[in-house]
Amino acid sequence: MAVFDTPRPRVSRLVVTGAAGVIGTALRGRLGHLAEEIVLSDLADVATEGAEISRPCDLTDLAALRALLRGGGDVLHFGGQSVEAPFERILNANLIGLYNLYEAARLEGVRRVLFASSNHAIGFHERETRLDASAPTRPDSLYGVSKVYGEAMARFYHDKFGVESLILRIGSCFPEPKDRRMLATWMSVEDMIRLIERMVRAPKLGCPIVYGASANAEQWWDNREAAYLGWTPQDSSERWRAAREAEQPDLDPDAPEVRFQGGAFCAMPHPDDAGDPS
Ligand code: NAI
Ligand code: 15L
Repeated sequence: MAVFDTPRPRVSRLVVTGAAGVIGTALRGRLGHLAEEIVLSDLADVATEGAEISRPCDLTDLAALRALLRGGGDVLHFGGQSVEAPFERILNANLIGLYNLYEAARLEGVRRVLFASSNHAIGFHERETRLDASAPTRPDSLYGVSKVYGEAMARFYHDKFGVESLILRIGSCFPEPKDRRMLATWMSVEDMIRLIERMVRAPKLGCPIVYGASANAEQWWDNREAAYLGWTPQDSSERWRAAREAEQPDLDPDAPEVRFQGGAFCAMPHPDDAGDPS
């Protein structure tokens, strides 16, 4: 029987963390068909649309996260430190915060989590290497290391406690690709929503790793191991190719930011040396 022969009914609750961020903002008002109640959460109150409600919560506060997740349902976890930063910031938002998220999910009966991992968990693979879900991690930053930790946490809570997760190694989810690298890594918001729909409705999710890129002409990643989800990205970065290539005509193929999948993150200094890159 195909996995979607018996789709899951609308879930009771869908909690979105990081709701004030780039992706959370783009999802605003667009998930109402998936759940009875949409709960948007970030450090401060966020504007809501329709039946959405706002519930601020700091990821470093386990008791507050337990209160946020009380009632179960599914979680789209987009909250946290989203670029390279001094270790202290990574520690709080992405290491302690991620532990708290999964521990609250376990204790409050959450069924499914979308964990927003990143291409920076595998950023030091060369661009010519086509990666699938079995590829070894090669983080390109302390931020990327925190995503590898998050992926391990997702798998541990699945294997031992039955909390299902979609581990989404997002490429670059923005309204449009900002540079030549993003012609390969770009993921449209519409393709993100299509994937969230498959995740919420799948009768069984398990704990797949999915690379988050649209159907771009240039492809670095292979999602065949998660084909059972039936997610088929439909957008493409090609319409921006001419503009992005004109802006960056002469890239050195041996420069680390061009050679490796993680781009500029591969060439950043240690974030605890002088200065704060974020
Ligand atoms: P963003 O930085 O725009 O949003 C992150 C949100 O998390 C912010 O609104 C921030 O206030 C919130 N946050 C930070 N620390 C928090 C804490 N301690 N408690 C509660 N909330 C906290 O990031 P964006 O671009 O929306 O990305 C969302 C997620 O997806 C992040 O986890 C990021 O690492 C991941 N991702 C995003 C990509 C993209 O292209 N946008 C690519 C790869 C991964
Ligand atoms: C990420 O993980 C970041 O959250 C996002 O801001 C982009 O830098 C993206 O990766 C990317 O690699 O383009």
